[in-house]
Amino acid sequence: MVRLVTIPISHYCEKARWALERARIPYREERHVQAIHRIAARRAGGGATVPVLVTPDGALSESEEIIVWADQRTPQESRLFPAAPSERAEVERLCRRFDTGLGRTGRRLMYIHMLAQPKLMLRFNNQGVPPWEGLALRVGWPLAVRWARRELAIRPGIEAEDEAAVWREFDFVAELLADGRKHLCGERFGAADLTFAALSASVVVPPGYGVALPQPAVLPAHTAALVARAREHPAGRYALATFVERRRETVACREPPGGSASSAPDRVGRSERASSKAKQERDRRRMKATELGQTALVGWREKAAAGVARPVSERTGLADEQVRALVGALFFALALYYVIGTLRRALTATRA
Ligand SMILES: N[C@@H](CCC(=O)N[C@@H](CS)C(=O)NCC(=O)O)C(=O)O
Repeated sequence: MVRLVTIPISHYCEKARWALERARIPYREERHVQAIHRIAARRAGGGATVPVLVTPDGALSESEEIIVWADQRTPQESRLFPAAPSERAEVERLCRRFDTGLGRTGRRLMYIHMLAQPKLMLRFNNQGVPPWEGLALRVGWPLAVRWARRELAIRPGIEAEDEAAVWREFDFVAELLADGRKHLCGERFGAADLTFAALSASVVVPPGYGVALPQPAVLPAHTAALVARAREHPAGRYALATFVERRRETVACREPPGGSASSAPDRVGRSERASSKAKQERDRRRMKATELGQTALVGWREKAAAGVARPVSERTGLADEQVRALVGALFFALALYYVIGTLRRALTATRA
């Protein structure tokens, strides 16, 4: 099985997870905290950054390379990169634009917000990392903050510049979509859409992300306001919808009967379109249920759920947030059982 070295909350790592899961390529994720990730990345054959995918053919240390690798193992009609060179060049141009622009500015902006919230940051940052790494980050927090500020070149005033850059990129995406096209490069979902949705997650914090992200209800007011602005923006709405509709999508692993090279949307019939609509509706409802389940997770319950989410998810194939929702539902049921039991005992006592 291939190995994916990650920082769990990293949006470049989310790109890789998304592409691998979409192509139904089994992988083992090895999660690390910031700074220690460099040792893991180098030992895996990569450089200083994650994701690194360790494959039988060698290590891939750029998220785009990982998407391409996964795509090469996907039937032609479901690929994220079009076959025609000019169309492919356009998709690649957008992917690189988001990788080098939005990916970096959005990340630094959210780090500036979250570094001021150590408890919240650590709770979400350390999901599924080795316990000693989580502890090291907690104990060495002041040092880690200094390291992060230096690495990310955080200086006074940069927050406003980053936020302006994020909105410029959102406006650019909204303009592309303004002509009514379904996706960034036309009618077909592709690598540019996946890349934009994954990288905008730093400000949109979609609930369907590969690991749980802090939702507005638990964020400080000015960060929640930033997320609200991002979600209300047409590009943010597009990113959120892409997560709902596409993040759990898997593509067929075999060539379709007839094996035509034309694109899937061109060939889907009315009944397939209807079943895809029904699937989207099911996905949307599942996401709502998942969010609801997780609302019971506060304080030590949140920590307990975070501790079991990864091992259970690896054994059962459920997503992390689904496991967390189940744990939340269990805590809720136990609390209900306790309250009903107490009420019954009180009633019996008053009758006696
Ligand atoms: N161009 C790279 C960028 C990856 C990247 O910046 N990863 C971040 C995680 S979000 C990282 O490893 N940062 C830590 C560091 O640079 O030491 C890619 O697309 O894979």
